[in-house]
Amino acid sequence: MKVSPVVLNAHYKLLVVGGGASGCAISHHFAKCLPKNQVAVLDPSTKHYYQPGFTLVGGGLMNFNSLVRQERDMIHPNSTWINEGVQQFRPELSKILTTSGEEITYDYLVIATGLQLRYDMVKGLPEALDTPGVCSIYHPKYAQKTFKELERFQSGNAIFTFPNTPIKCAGAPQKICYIAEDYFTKHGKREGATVMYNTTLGRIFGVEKYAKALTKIVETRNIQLNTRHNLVEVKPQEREAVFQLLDSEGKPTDNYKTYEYSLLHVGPPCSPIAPLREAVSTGLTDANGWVNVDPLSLQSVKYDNVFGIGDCLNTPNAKTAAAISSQFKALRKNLHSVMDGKGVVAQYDGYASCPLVVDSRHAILAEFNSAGPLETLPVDQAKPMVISYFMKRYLMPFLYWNFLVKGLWNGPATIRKILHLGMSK
Ligand code: UQ1
Repeated sequence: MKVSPVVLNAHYKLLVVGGGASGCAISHHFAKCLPKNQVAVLDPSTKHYYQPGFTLVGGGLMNFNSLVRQERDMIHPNSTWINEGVQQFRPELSKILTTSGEEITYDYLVIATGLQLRYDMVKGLPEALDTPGVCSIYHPKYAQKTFKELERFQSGNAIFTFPNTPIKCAGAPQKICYIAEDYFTKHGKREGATVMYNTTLGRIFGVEKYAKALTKIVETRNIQLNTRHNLVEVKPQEREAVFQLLDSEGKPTDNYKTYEYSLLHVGPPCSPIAPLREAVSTGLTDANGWVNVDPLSLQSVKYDNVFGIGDCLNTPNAKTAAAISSQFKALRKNLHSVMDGKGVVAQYDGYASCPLVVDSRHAILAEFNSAGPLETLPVDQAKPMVISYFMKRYLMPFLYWNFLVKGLWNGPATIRKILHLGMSK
């Protein structure tokens, strides 16, 4: 791999903005198909994290260091890694401006920036994260702090929040709640604990089948489910969390409720990165800054030479690594076809998956698209199972590092068809 420190007016056939799971998958694939040095990956970070493992780190079930690789080792040797961020998208000129002010032009652009954690959208939260009791598995630093807080917790309210924005892995805020509740039980701290899941949504999960199973878990384990609660302020001095109550449609009301906390785990608000939010007038992004693509082809609705993949999109699927694997399959075919001067040919099926860890040995392996469940195993995956937990803990990291980021994993659709003997959707 060529590491490019200064990129004076560089041009690439394919520019991939973002070197996370999606950016690695797509750039690896095309680095192998196109002549050397025609693919560049722009990413400001020097570290690459296996983010699906953060919840397990927060629960003391996985070692943090095992989730970290150097970004330079993640880029294919035929590609150029530009270790910078993007400052501005100029899709009408097929170019971007990097954070250091260099221009890079491209024939084809894939936007794979992921999303930005916006702790700053909750008053007092950025400072509160460094005070006792407050944590968040979404952030590498605070994921490690989360387990320390579980160990430190003695009694009182343990509050787990879900934000009022799109969020990656929407199951994670409740996974860590279940893992914590299980930890308190096993360490004799459950009696003095009030465990609450405070969500902005009207129900625990979007897909009915899994919502039912999760509601049962919440009820049997005496976890308070507080719907339509939006965390708006944290007061670390008083150890108080302030929630604005939302109406049944999710609109803000004038009512607020304040809870004292011993432990506060925050599912952060999220947004697109600033250069995407600033690109609304170009038509590259929708009104909120999410990349505006056709949800089936993943091609920009305005620019034929631009595609998007992963958490930065405005598509209606859940934002997960599993979704990326299925998006990758469609995007790769469509980009090849467009490079060949033809139109798009493949469609993303909307698949996403979320292994909902419910204790230190069991998970509900939710797999679905907007039409409902799309399960791989020929058993009822709404049931908490040991095999689902072990898939989450051992199989998924293996698939991620050896296949997904190398552009070799197309999601489980083929396995699903085989296991269901051709009878599956
Ligand atoms: C998946 O493909 C994937 O990406 C590698 C994950 O992220 C880490 C997942 O959590 C899941 C569940 C899948 C889906 C794969 C199977 C075999 C069900």
